[in-house]
Amino acid sequence: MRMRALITTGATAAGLLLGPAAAAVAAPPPSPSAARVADEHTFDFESGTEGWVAGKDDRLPDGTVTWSSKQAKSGTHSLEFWLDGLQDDGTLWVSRELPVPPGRTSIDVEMSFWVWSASDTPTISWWVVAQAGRTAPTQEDDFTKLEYAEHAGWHPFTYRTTIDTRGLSTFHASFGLSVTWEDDTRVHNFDLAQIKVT
Ligand SMILES: [Ca+2]
Repeated sequence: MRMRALITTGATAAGLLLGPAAAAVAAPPPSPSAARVADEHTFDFESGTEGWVAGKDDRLPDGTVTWSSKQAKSGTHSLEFWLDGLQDDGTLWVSRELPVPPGRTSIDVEMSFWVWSASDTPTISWWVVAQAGRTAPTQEDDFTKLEYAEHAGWHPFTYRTTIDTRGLSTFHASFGLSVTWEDDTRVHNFDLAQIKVT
C-alpha cells in the first residue's frame, strides 16, 4: 500500500465548542431536555488539516489528501482528494477523534460537509461516504454511502448516526470517497465540515 503526501501535519484543531448563549436575565431553570448539552465542531480547513488524518483501504491503488487553495467553500482552502480509480474499487477518507460529552452513554451525531466536483455526471459517479463510531474505519464496508459525488461545483452532504459511548472519552468521525466506476484519476475537494453531537 502506497500513499503519497498523506496528511500528517497541521493537526491544529479548529473545532469550536459552542457553549450556551449568554444567559438572559432571570432565565428559567433548564428543562431536562435542555440539559442535554450539544457540542458543535466546525472545520473549515483554513489553518491546515485541523487534526484530520487521511486513510485508505488496500483496494485503492493510490490516493492522496492535501491541504489545497484550488477550491474553497468557505475561506480560501479545503482538503483535496486525489484518487486512482483504474482498479474500479477502493476508498479514501479523512478521520478525526472528537470528545464524548462527559457522562453520556449514547450520542446522536450529525455530520455535514461540502464536496466539490468539476462535472455533473451521476451515471458514472463515485460515491461520497461517511462514518462515525467507536473505532476508526479501515475499509469501504465500514462506511455508509451517502450520495454520488459528481455534482458540478459545491454540494452538501449529511450523515447521521447514534453511537453507544459507554466507556469512551472520544469517538471517531470520517468522510471520504469510494470508487465505484473505473476511471483514470479524479479530484474532489471537501470543505466546511460541521459535526453536531446531541
Ligand atoms: Ca475552507
